[in-house]
Amino acid sequence: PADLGIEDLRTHVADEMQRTRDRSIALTSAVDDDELVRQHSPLMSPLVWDLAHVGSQEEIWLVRDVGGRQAVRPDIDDLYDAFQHARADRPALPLLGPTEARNYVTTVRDKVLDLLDRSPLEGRRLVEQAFAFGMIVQHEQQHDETMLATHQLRNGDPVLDDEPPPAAVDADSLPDEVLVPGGPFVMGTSTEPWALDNERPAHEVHVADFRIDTTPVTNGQFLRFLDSGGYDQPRWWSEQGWQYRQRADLRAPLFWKDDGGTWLRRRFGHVEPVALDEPVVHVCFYEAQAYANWAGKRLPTEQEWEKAARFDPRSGRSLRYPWGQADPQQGRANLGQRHLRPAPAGAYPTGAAPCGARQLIGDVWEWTASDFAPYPGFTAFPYREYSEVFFGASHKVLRGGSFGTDVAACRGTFRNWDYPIRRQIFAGFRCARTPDSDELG
Ligand code: AVJ
Ligand code: FE
Repeated sequence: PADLGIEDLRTHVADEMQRTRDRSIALTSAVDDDELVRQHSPLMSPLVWDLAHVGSQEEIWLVRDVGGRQAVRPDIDDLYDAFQHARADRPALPLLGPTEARNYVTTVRDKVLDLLDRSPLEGRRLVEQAFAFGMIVQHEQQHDETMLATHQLRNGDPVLDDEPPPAAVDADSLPDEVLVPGGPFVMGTSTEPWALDNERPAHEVHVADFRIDTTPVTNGQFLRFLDSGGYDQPRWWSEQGWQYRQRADLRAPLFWKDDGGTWLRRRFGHVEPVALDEPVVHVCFYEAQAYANWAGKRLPTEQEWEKAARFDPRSGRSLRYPWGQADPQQGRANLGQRHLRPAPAGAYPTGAAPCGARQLIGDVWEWTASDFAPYPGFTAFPYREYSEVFFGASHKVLRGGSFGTDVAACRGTFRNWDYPIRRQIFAGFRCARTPDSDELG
């Protein structure tokens, strides 16, 4: 969007808002009103909360802040402030009902479209204003992914449609790992128009030689860890990880079920065998870390992950995406809920990074070894609560997006974060290691 003229920018923003709203409406119309207001897991809000919350944020940032217009529902700000009420407590609040919530988000959206038409969107504030619209689109898409995770937690018959992901045609000929030679690269961005505060600014980082898995770790690989007793051997786990493994009685990825010797999984209302060639998903950071230790590897740092995903040794520059500068198109990455599962490991050859690694964007979020921390020169924008209050050792960074992440909320620089115990998100991982000195020529 950086190089669009004003009219094209308006159209682009309006289209993205509409496309995003279609997704929110589809996710909240797929179940009946009773299921909309119900809590499917204490980890999640009722779907009707997410719906009104995206409207509330849109009202606060666009109607009031950018537009300077009168508040629509100032009385409900507190109900939909994520910092006021924990997810587990949200069903007990006097929330807008399904019809009220739908009417509310429509009223807000009409005002925003009117604003977009009339707003001068020019001069010094153009970039800032365009960012505010982009931030709201991404915010809604992030909640759409959260609602998709709620759908996965819900019990009941399937209600969402999808199509099968592409096969991994040349998977057998891929190396297990690729080498990323040491040296500096530019991490983060100062130019990506919709990049959030935590992705900024661009800065040079030195990364030593490392090897990284060509694809995310598969169910088949993870099963070898599991079958070798990995869940019962504290030596593979960090101290905190083992404590959590004991407390939560972890034995397999979330949604797996041992059916007398074969593993089945529950997926959006279907029950199916665990596919060995598919990236493992619904593991927490501690499970990823234990697997990596068992495999004689480690998780990549966030710096390593981003260098593998973006660094182009031919130009010495960092790309927007592994495949280059173009926005994700179908065929390059599994994004946007087109498929309700990751594609088999090795799929999307045209989405490969210069180093040869595949599926860095899409399929599964990838746990990294890194705590969520500000880049040098970070400035909170537009509010401290977006990222800054989450910096510190309690959140781990995840990279790359999942099959449930929309294109608008996914870039080579995009940073997600969560508690290391979380398993309901669409998270898997890949491993890295520091090469032995005799491996390097
Ligand atoms: C970036 C996915 C961790 O869902 O908590 C949504 C995004 N921020 N509303 C989250 C977000 C405010 C955030 N994550
Ligand atoms: Fe939110």
